[in-house]
Amino acid sequence: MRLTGILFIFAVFLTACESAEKVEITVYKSATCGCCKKWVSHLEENGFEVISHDVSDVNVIKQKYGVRQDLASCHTAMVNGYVIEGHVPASDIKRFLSNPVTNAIGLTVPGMPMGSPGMEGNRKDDYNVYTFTKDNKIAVYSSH
Ligand SMILES: [Cu+2]
Repeated sequence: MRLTGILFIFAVFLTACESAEKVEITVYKSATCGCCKKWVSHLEENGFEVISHDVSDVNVIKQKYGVRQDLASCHTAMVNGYVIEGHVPASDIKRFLSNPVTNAIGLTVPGMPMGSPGMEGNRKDDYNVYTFTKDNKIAVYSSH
């Protein structure tokens, strides 16, 4: 009886911690990028704690974190040591973080496809989210 009581309190405590704890993601973008701001809002709406940095040259960040030119988009983000490049949906980031791909640098949506989060408009194009790895392997992670 007493042990179940303690376990119950422990379970309640764990649940409370889990819901309060937001995943922190750091975003590097240029101050004038509107779609970057909209992507930040998309992350916040989906429970991420966003730390946003305006930088004068986003390419410096991309080079530093191993984002090749052909994989690049507007903004670059870091979460749990992984790179999130471009307009990656929050749902893909969450799925990736719960089960990261071996050797992955991170996820990318190259370019800025219309209809991706932060790029909403009057058109919605098909686009892929890719994983890219330290040994230069690029694979489709999800299609939207
Ligand atoms: Cu953009």
